[in-house]
Amino acid sequence: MAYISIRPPWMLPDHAVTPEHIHRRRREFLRQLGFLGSGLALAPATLAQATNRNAATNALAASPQAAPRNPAFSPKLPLTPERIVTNYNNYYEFSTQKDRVAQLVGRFRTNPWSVWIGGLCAKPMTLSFDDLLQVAPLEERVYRFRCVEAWSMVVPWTGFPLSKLLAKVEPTADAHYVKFTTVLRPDEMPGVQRLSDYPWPYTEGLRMDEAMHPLAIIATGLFGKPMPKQNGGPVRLVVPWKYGYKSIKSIVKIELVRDQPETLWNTLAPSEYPFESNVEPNVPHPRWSQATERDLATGNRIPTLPYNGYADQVASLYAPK
Ligand SMILES: Nc1nc2c(c(=O)[nH]1)N[C@H]1C(S)=C(S)[C@@H](COP(=O)(O)O)O[C@H]1N2
Ligand SMILES: [Mo]
Repeated sequence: MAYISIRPPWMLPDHAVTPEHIHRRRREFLRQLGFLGSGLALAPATLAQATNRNAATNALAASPQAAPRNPAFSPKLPLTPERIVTNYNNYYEFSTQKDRVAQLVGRFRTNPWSVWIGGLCAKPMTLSFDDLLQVAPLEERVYRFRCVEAWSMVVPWTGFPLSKLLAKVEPTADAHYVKFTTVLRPDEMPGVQRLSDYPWPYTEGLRMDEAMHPLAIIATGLFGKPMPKQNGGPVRLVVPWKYGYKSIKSIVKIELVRDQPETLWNTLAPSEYPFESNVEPNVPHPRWSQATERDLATGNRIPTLPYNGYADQVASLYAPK
């Protein structure tokens, strides 16, 4: 007989916590309206993807990114094993199952790549991936990373401050927010087709002062190598004091805007995924506590820190004026 583990109440089924239930709710709604068929038609395509494993974890064929570690931004914490970081992923364009994402990225092309940066600025530009690597010296930073689903890890990213990139385009005085957009290629992203009622492409945003904070980075590498596709290769955002969904993957567009931009998660469920999304242990998610988190390296439950441990650096951004 199969062993059935009874999970303690704090142990959330990570993959189901968030969007599954929203997805289900939306599907039920659409089905009632007669918009959805049986859903069985999706199965063959999904199986075909599953066999496409060889190329799956291939990273971008670019120069290795072994950059010097910046100790000022790298607390001395044990790293989460690379095997876990690269095989336990939230990337809904591919799958809602964390352990499936790395197996489904094989068809996703990340070379060539370019990023458009424009909107309210004096010098809009399109940068190739190689141009991006020249924006500022690459450095390694060891950051805590905390998902809204209450799990966390410690990760060595390679990248450079987002502020350096924004400075290049010379934002105008009315640029109050930055909007980020992920590439949308349904043919290469099986999850997009499955979640066809989501407001794709994936979008996120920051206030201008948050975007200019030195902790916010554009990341092009992980564990000294090019960013794996499942982790958001070739280029993603990392904002370590906010919940993980703010750290948008595979960016193709960065737009300076006047008003707070719409984002995918905030559009789907505003009460569960506020725009600001700072890590705040005292503010529970509507469906679970945020006081503790499951450390992916050990499986242990550990306390969640205000601003994910970065309060000294970022709390002033949120002080009453
Ligand atoms: N485009 C895109 N970016 C995304 C996501 C996604 O589904 N699509 N998931 C977010 C969430 S919820 C988390 S926790 C992190 C996960 O990053 P990782 O897989 O590198 O750990 O990516 C974020 N960025
Ligand atoms: Mo997340």
